Amino acid sequence: FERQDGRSQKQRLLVVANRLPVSAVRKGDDSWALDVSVGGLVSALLGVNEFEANWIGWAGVNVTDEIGQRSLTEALAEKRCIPVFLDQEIVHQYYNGYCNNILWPLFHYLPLPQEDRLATTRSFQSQFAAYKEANQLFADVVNEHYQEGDVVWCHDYHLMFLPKCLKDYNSKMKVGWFLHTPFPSSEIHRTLPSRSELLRAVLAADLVGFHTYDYARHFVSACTRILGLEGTPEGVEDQGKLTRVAAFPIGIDSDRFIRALELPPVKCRIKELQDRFAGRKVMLGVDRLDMIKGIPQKILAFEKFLEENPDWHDKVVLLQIAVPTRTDVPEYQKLTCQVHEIVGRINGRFGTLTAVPIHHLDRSLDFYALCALYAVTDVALVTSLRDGMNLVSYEFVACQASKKGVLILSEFAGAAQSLGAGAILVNPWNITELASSISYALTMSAHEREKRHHHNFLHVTTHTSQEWAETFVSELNDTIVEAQLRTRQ
Ligand code: ADQ
Repeated sequence: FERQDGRSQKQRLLVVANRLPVSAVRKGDDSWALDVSVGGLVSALLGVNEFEANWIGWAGVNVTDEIGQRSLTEALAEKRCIPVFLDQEIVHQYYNGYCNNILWPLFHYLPLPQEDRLATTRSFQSQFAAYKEANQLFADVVNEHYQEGDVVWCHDYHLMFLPKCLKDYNSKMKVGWFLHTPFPSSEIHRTLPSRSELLRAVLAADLVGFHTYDYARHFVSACTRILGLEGTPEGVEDQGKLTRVAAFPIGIDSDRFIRALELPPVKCRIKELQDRFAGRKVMLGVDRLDMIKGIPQKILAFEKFLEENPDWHDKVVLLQIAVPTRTDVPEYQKLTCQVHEIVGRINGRFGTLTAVPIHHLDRSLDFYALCALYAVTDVALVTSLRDGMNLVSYEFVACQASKKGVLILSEFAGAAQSLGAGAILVNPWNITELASSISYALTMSAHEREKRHHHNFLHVTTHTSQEWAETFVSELNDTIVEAQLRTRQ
């Protein structure tokens, strides 16, 4: 992009996601403490130098007064963040309701229990209305800050209505939408009362992206079967307008993890962990405490492994780090109790006065602690029942250059398609198979571990988050150019 004075100028990227990468806590009438959270998406875009990224999203706080809104907007501007203000009722209906109670479970093939489903159906209309209203509020803010030539990149299931709202404002806006969860089989999607409206809203985008080819295929099938549109190798066509649909598998900023292992505080933690678990193999699970992550299945398989292999009782430990999420939702509270109960039972059965087989932590770890844990692990367990990609499996591989540990990976995680040749793939619903995989992983020869690790390490260090973001945005730019050429022909 050339400016009039001849100097090159970076293309502006408006990244629109439900949550900003910053959490805000109010300290006074007009003062705010901002805490930057580096999640997958933030680190993906941190390393991208080709664009000037600006964020638009909800700051996670309810601010109703004008002074507060103005001062928060100013504070966030320093971090290139623009807030969308949502009131409590909208958040309740849109975020807790439609996003987390309906779309999240459905996209992961998890039906809600029947009694909840009935209650949900009654409030479905109002939640969907709030969803559309919230998406419109996001669109208003995007429209206010949009400049000609910007690329608008919408993220995730929270904002499926956004592409339509944006195109209604300005049909020339370059709009891409990317889904971080799986897109389910069209047979699942068709159970959603608002199925057609949502598909049509997404199709307003110029480019629609998914982690895997399968999810993209499910989306195209849903459009052909539910809307009766034509699916082509490029995407979905409606009355001459093509929406490009493709797979863009996300990666991580692998260098950030590899560099961290050389830092003194991380080395120090690695040494502490090695001393603490000397003489025992370390198995690791790192998940948000969510139904989709298959945490009970993982722990039950570990119990079965201990039952069948008494020789291993004091020679292996499972460290399960589970960050609580959506703690106000009853389903998540039930899951926490269930996990605690199983862990307690197993530690009671197989623990001794000096050691327990499972260390379960209900919290998040800081980046250095996480890197150290990944580095000392012999076997990582990712047992998601469904998962868009799963970045934990990538992070583990990036930190294993010296140890060359084994990754046990659910075949239902998107990552199975990229790390499948190096990992041991499992069906997490089959506890017996999972228990034998643990046994196999713990006794695998050094040669086989090395071969498997090499395959995965190569993938993780070459398919990075930066590459993912750059590919998506350049594909979006190309899509627009091609569409312009087509209309001129
Ligand atoms: P998530 O469901 O959050 O992401 P995942 O891809 O594994 O799942 O990313 C989780 C991130 O949180 C990782 O970076 C991990 O390090 C961190 N994390 C998890 N537990 C932690 C803990 N206890 N302490 C500290 N950090 C922890 C969604 C989709 C995924 C998809 C990503 C990105 O559900 O399928 O891979 O978005 O698209």
